[in-house]
Amino acid sequence: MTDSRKAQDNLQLAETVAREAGKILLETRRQGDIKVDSRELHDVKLAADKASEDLIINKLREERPEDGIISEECGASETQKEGIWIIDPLDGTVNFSHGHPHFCVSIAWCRRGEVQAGVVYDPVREELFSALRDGGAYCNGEPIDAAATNRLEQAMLAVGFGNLPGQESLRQMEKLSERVQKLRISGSAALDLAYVACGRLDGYCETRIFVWDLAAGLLIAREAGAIGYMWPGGKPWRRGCLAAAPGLIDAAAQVLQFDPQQANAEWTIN
Ligand code: LIP
Repeated sequence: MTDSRKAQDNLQLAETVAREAGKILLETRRQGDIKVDSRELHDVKLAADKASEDLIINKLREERPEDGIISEECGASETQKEGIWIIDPLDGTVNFSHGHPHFCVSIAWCRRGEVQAGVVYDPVREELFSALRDGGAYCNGEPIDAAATNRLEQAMLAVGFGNLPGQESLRQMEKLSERVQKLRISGSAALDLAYVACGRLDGYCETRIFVWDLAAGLLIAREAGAIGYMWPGGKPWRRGCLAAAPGLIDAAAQVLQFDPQQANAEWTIN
């Protein structure tokens, strides 16, 4: 099987599995069955995370036993393998726990260190964002493109804060907020990147985010024509990320005092 055929097959598998996981999340939400497994400062772990992840991983292990897995809840296994799935079974967990309908399933397939296929599925809006490397980006099968916005003062950017934002993050956001039209905080990095891909947002940045939040969305944004950077986040699996419409990326990077040369992070633990 050719590499591109394998990526196409894995994209289809990711789409199927993401939809099935989305059904579980919607059913859990419909029943109001939001069981909290644990709480941390500014974060929460839900039974729904685990239920979604169990379905995804069981299906992937059944269909792709030859691949490794990196997932938010169960961690990493067999990451020395050529093909690796990078999974966030519920991105927007705190939103979900409050009944706030902005969350998604994010599944990416990576081969030899490069993400080749990515899916971000929003079960509430029934929007499936997808991309193959060098194959363009789509929402429900329709091509999508990053925004044409090329002036920061006309740009609406999403930012993310994990736990308590560091002073550095706050200083960066303060500078950004003085220059852009509006900042937004949505609580889902994967959906932020999908929205950059379809032009609903002009950019997204977050300095302490995990690889599973980014893997699928960053491919989709890049394939839609956005410019996306990822850099080491100083802790295992943590990254910094800036993605924006091509006409904005340099100005946004300058405001954030970010040097694209630093964007040398990979889909590995560090
Ligand atoms: C979330 C990210 C979001 C970040 C939150 C959280 P989760 O992922 O998508 O951008 O600001 O702190 O990390 O935990 O919902 O999968």
